[in-house]
Amino acid sequence: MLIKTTTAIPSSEITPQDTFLNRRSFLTGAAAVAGAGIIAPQGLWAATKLSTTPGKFSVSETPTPLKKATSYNNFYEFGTDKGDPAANAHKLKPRPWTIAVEGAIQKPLTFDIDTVQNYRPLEDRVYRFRCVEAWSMVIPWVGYSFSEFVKACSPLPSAKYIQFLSLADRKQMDLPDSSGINWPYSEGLRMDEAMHPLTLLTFGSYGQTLEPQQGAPIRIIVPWKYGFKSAKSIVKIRFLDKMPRTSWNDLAPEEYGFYANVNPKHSHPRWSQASERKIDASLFPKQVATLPFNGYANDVASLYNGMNLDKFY
Ligand SMILES: Nc1nc2c(c(=O)[nH]1)N[C@H]1C(S)=C(S)[C@@H](COP(=O)(O)O)O[C@H]1N2
Ligand SMILES: [Mo]
Repeated sequence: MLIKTTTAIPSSEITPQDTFLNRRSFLTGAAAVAGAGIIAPQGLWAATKLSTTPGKFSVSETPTPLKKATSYNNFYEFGTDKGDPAANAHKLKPRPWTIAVEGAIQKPLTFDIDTVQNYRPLEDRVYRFRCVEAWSMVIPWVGYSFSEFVKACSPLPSAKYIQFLSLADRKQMDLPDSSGINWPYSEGLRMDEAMHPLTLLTFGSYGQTLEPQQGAPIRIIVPWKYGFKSAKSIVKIRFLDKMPRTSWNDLAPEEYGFYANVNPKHSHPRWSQASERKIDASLFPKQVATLPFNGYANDVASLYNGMNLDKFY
């Protein structure tokens, strides 16, 4: 099914998903895509190829087609329906972009996105991705361990938590009040969760830069937690001594906890978390059992030793 090369076809005639499916290298074990070139214009932002190496944390499942991963999204800044981000996020401008770092560090820092993106070799990592709404995908993300970035910021010992804040700019986003979210979108991790090698500072997927609706140009991915922990289009990172406020917990604390570890045994008050609708290439998605910590229990369960995960959901 995977054809090795499409170089005979002009890039203007192929979509990013075609490019990925036809030329994708890490699935076939071929050499990583070299250099960066424009793949296809999409509104103001054109996805570019990323030079990557195969990451060591990938699952062997077949990725969800890019087309589905970029047309069924949660990004409430652009509307609350699953199709809204794909329809509206072209207004987002991923360059120029800066990331401010503040709080418990020696002095506040501001990084240009390209400095952050080029700081470490970019890895392909195929991760399971589980939304709290009981659907899931398998996504080949591109990034490097967030811990590398944290170390570069030299946080003070008092830093126990990290907060991620997304862009909230009415010139580029709708920011609907109807969503109930108090902008900017805020998420957070405990420091040991943030430092875990699975936590990915993410710049791309499917071998190319993130599409705007996926949270371009930079997001966080925490594969053992529900998708809402993975803040998109991050502009600020704060090191804190206390647990930060987080958007979904603000909105409905009984439904969405700070930890949000994927837990088939802890039901959402309005639906079960025991199974998930796996969005893959098939027309009729399968219902599959949800795994504790989304299948990453061997890697991360020890972070929560002694904690009652029914209480700290
Ligand atoms: N800034 C921001 N980040 C966000 C969201 C959002 O609405 N705004 N939604 C979250 C939720 S609920 C999920 S499931 C994932 C969806 O990521 P995807 O659209 O790439 O699948 O993004 C998360 N990050
Ligand atoms: Mo979600």
